Parts: sequence; C-alpha cells; structure tokens
Amino acid sequence: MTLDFLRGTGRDRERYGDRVPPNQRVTDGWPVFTYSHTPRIDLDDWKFVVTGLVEKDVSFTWEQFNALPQTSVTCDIHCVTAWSKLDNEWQGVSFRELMEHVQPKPEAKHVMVHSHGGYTTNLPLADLMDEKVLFAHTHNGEALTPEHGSPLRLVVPHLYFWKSAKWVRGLVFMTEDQPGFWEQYGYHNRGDPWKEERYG
Ligand SMILES: Nc1nc2c(c(=O)[nH]1)N[C@H]1C(S)=C(S)[C@@H](COP(=O)(O)O)O[C@H]1N2
Ligand SMILES: [Mo]
Repeated sequence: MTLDFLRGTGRDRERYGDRVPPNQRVTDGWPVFTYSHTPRIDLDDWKFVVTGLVEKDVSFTWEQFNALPQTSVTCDIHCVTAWSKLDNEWQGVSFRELMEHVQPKPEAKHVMVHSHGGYTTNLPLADLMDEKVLFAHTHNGEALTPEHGSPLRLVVPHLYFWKSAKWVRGLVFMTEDQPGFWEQYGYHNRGDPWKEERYG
C-alpha cells in the first residue's frame, strides 16, 4: 500500500497556508502509530531514570516526577507518514524543568530516549532544550490513553512525531550520536518537517 492518498495535494496548504509543512495532510482524528504492541505499565513500578554522561544518575518515581512544576504547551504535530494534527494542548513537565535536576557532563551533546517496550530515539541535547519540549501526561484536557503513550510521553513539537517517544522510561546522555529505532531503519537522523527530513 502506498500512502500517496495522504500526501498533500496542495489543498491543505491553500487552507492552512504555511502553518502546515510541505506534503502533509491535516487530519481531525488521531492515528495510533506504534511499531509493536502497547506496553502495560504499572504506576507503582514506574520509574524515570537519567543516566550516561551525567554527574550523578537521577531517578524519579511517578509521584516524584509529577511533583515537578507543571507546564502546558500547544503545538501542531507532524508524522513522517504525512498526517498532521493541529492544536494539541499538552500538559506535563518541560524538558528544561527536568534539567534543573540533571547535570550533564560538558561533553554530553546527544541523548538517547528510552521507552518501555524497547523503542528508542536519538536527539541532540540542543533540540531537547527547545522551550516547547515536554514530558506529557495529558492531551487536550484528558489523560493520555495507553495507545498514545500513557502514563508519560515525550513531545518534541518542532520535529517529526517519531521523535516524540511514547511510554518514556529514561534518558541516556552520550558524547557521540547514535541512531535510535527508526533512525536505524532509515528515518532521517534529525527529522525537521519544514525541511522534509523524512528519510536519511
Ligand atoms: N515507544 C514508542 N514511541 C513512539 C512510537 C513507537 O512505536 N513506540 N512511534 C512513534 C511514531 S512513528 C509516531 S508517528 C508517534 C505516534 O504517536 P501516536 O500513536 O500517539 O499518534 O509516536 C512515536 N513514538
Ligand atoms: Mo510516525
């Protein structure tokens, strides 16, 4: 099956102008995109761990993580398979807030994001430090459903949505960049939708 029917015919750009990146179609629904099954996660066992090139490993229980100051971010999301979904309001903890508790070593320039179930995705620390990046537990006023990453997912508004790891369980700070799950299978290393960095 090809996804050509999803690709921009120009109509969405006429309707939404430059708000929508090239060759994306706006959808009203919210497709689920998971390479495998939805993991079952027990909040009592849930832990968020930051390790690798940091001065000290940091770990949070679900309670501790949610005691961090909360933020709200509204953004559009753009999947590499050509659907976009506008006006998503997320609530959770900003990446910058998390970094108040993490001391990366000076040479740590890249981060691998790890999810329950084995998914990974890599990002430059500089991209994660964007002010709109957050760990979200709520979408448009409702708790995330299991399929969409409950209890916690990363949201990186300025990159294709595969960088927004669902079911996050931790971060590993690294000196050298390394490809994550989709990046190993040929997705672009960075994934800027405005430059159509779809495949590497
Ligand atoms: N853990 C995990 N995170 C993931 C994925 C995945 O398969 N596993 N898929 C990615 C891809 S390709 C997309 S487009 C979005 C889809 O999020 P959604 O299912 O909430 O729409 O999640 C991203 N995060
Ligand atoms: Mo995707």
